[in-house]
Amino acid sequence: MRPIVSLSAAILWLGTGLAGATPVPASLSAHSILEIRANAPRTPRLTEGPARAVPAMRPRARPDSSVVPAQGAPDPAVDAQLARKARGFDTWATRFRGRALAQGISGTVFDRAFEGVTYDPAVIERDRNQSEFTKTIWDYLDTAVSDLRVSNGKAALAREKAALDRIEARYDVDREVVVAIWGLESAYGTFKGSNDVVQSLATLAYDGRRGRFFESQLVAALKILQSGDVAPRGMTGSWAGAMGHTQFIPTSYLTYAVDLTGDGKRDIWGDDPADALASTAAYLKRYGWTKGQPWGVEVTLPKGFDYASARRDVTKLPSEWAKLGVVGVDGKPVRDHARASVLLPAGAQGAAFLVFPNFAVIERYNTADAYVIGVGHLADRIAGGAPIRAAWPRGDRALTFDERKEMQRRLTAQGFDTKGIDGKIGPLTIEAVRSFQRAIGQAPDGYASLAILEKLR
Ligand SMILES: [Ca+2]
Repeated sequence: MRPIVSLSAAILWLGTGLAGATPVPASLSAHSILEIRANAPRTPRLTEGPARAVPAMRPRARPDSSVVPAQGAPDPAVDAQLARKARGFDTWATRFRGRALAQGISGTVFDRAFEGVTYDPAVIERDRNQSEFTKTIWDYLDTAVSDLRVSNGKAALAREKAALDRIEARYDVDREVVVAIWGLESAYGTFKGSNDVVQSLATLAYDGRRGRFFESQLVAALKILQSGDVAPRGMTGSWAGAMGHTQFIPTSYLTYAVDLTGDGKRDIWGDDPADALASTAAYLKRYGWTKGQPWGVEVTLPKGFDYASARRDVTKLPSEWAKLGVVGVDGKPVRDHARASVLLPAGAQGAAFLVFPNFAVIERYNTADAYVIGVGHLADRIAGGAPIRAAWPRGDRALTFDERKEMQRRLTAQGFDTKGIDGKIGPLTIEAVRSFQRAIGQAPDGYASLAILEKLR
C-alpha cells in the first residue's frame, strides 16, 4: 500500500500527493490518483505560500460552467442545476449515513459532523480544474526553495527546537526534512487550508471523479471526529481534505498521527505544530528514513557519460560512480552512504544528482521528482547547505498536456511505443524517448523536451 500525504500537492504526471500518509495501493500512488493540481491558496499570497502545488499548476482557475455560476448576472439554468445538485447531495448523504454507521460511526457523531454541511460547488470546481500545464522543475524550485522559504525554515527550526529535539530523539528522522515538508505543505503553518473537511470530502464523494476514494476518506474523517481529537468544525483542510500543518489526508492521520504534546489529542490543526511535525516524522520513519543519509547529492557527470545508466533501477555505490567520473560538485567522490542512482530532472542539460534510498522515502509523501527534490534541497538549505550549482535549461518551457499526448502519439507511430497516450511522462514514455534519441544519435537522457517533440514532428 502506498501512502500519500497531501491531496494537496500538485504533481507531475503523477497526480497529487495525497499527503498524509495514506495507504494507497502501490500501483496508484497518491500521486497517480489525482492529477497534478495546484494547491495554491485562495487567499492572497503575502509570503511564500505552500509549494505543494508542484510541477503542474494551472495558470488560473477555469470555472466549470456546468456547475459554477458565472460572475455577473444570475443564470437561471445554473441556479436550477445547483439546486438539483443540492437535492441530490441530501439524498446521497442520507444513504451514506447508513454506510457510515455500518462502519462503526455513531449516529450522534455523524449527525453532528453533517450539521450545516451542504454541497460545495467550489470544491468540484477545484477537482475538475486539473492542470494542463506542468511547471518546469526550475520554476518549481524557485518557489519551493526561495530565499524566503529558506530563511523562514531556519527561523522555524530555531523556534520549534524543543519539539524537534524530542521528535528527532523519538523517530530518528533528521529535523530539517520534517521542517522542509512543513515548509512546502503549508508554508510553515501559514496555509493549512480553511475548508470544512467533512463538507469537502462529502461533496467529492457525492459528485467527484473519484467518489469511492473520497468516501473512504470521509469515513476516516468521521472516525477522527469520533475519536475526539478535534471538534467537527475545527477539522479544516484543503479543498481535497488534506489537513493541518503537513497536510495529512484522513486515512494517513488515522494510521500515523501522534500526540507529542501529551494532552491526549493528536492536534495537527492548531497553532502548535508539534503533533503535526511528530506525525510527519513518524510517517517518514515508517517508510524507512535513514538518519544522516542524504536524499541526494548534486554531482557532475564526465564527458561521454552513459546516459542510459541514469535511471532509478541502476544503483551503485558512490565510489563506483566516482570510478565512472561521477563526482560531487566539489570534484570529490560522494561518500558511500548507500547505493545510489543518477537522476537527471532536466535531462543532460540541467543538474545531476546521486539519489539515495531516502529519496524514495520522501516519495511516499508525494512522488513527483520535483516535490522530492524540493523537500530535500529545502532541508539541505535550512541546514546551511549551498544552492544547486548547475544551471537549468531555463529557455525550455514545460510541455502542455496536449503536447505530452502528441509526443506519445508521435513516438508510438514512429515505432517507439509509449504503451498508452495519457499525457503523463512516466517510465514507459521516458524509455520511448531514450529509444528515439538513440535512433537519431542523441544522448539518451530520456528528457521529454519541446526539442524532442519538434524532432518528432
Ligand atoms: Ca497533542
